[in-house]
Amino acid sequence: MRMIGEQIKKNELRAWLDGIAAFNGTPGEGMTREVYTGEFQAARAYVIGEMEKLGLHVREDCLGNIFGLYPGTDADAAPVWTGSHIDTVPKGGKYDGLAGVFAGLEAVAAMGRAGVRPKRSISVNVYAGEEMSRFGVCCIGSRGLSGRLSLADLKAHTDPSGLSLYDALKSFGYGPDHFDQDFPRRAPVHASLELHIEQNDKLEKAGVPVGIVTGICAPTNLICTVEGVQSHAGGTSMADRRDAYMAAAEMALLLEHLAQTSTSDYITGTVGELTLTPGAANVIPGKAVFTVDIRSVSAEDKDELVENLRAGMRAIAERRGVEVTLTPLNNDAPLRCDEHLSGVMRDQADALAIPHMDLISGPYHDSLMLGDLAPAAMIFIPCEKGISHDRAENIDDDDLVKGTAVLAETLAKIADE
Ligand code: HGY
Ligand code: MN
Ligand code: MN
Ligand code: MN
Repeated sequence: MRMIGEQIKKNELRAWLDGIAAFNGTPGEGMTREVYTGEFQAARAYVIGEMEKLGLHVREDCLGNIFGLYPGTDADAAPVWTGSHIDTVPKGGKYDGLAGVFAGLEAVAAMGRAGVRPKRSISVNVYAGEEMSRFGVCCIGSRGLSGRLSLADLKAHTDPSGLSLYDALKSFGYGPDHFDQDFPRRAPVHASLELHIEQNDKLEKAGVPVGIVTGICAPTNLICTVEGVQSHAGGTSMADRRDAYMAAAEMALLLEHLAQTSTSDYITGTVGELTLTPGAANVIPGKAVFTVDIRSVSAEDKDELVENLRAGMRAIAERRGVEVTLTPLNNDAPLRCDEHLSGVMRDQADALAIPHMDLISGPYHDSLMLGDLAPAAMIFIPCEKGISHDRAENIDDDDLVKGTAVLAETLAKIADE
């Protein structure tokens, strides 16, 4: 009898990926589908329609998470979860998150076609708001499911227009007032598996179609505010300046130096946003505000870097006669993926004669939160030149078929445990 993994339909996967791409706020300029926007809602309706065509039992919760259930033979057994996200960064790509949603759908569709009905139900999920770009907090849906989000958080996080997460939910008819009752907080889940594009080029460089993720880095995000003295660009001598931007620039270079010289297996430091006040060519900035994004698979290494950064920033501020404050926004714990699940994935890849390699995920994923609920593991597929969060994001459909095959076989095995 052919394995389920040998019955994955490439054209189905491609049709879904192209179908959902129609729901885009910036056609022709990359994919923009930020959480709780009109295009996000239209894309959710599309996915729900496709789930219903497959005969899945569809449920939603008050954060906009979608659960497409492929029933098992034992309705009382804790289900196995798979899926990912459909929201994007502004002007991003077509595959970040989406590959995992449709791989999950095709995995259960292949089981249905083969008449395979495991003991445990399999839920193909769409987690709302994985990207932090709109509300400054990542993994809204999966964070809620893992119990790490409160009603107060919904009211505290706002988008650039000042709209709170809470009001955005209400504007789309969700019921944040039922937040505490509505959705299966810490619902019983047997295991969580997510397929995702690598968003780096290690698999492509190695010529390997499937990655088994051993650890997921988590973000530590802070806001750094530097206050100096605003003054005339021509009238103020170099010796008399208390230039907020130059101090900020030195602090940013310190962040880069600390990340480059760290002994961590994997750590990054990024300044992604910078605002200068007043922001005029002939005025020395009196204020500079910039974001700090630190990722590592080790919480200790992240904490050590933040400590050294704080001390270094204080020394720079003292020497330059400016004030500095470093305000923490979030500090998520990294996740070591479950070794049993990863072992089953490696065995299924071998049984399918699909080459695979282990690697760490620099980007965070919904699985980072789902690891609170159940043992969690991830499968990566290559993306062209490692490009992601950009319109050039691209995959080879044959790699997606291979990754989906490993996912399908692993889901079937784990759901029969
Ligand atoms: O890690 C990231 O920023 C990604 O978008 N999940
Ligand atoms: Mn992303
Ligand atoms: Mn993603
Ligand atoms: Mn993700």
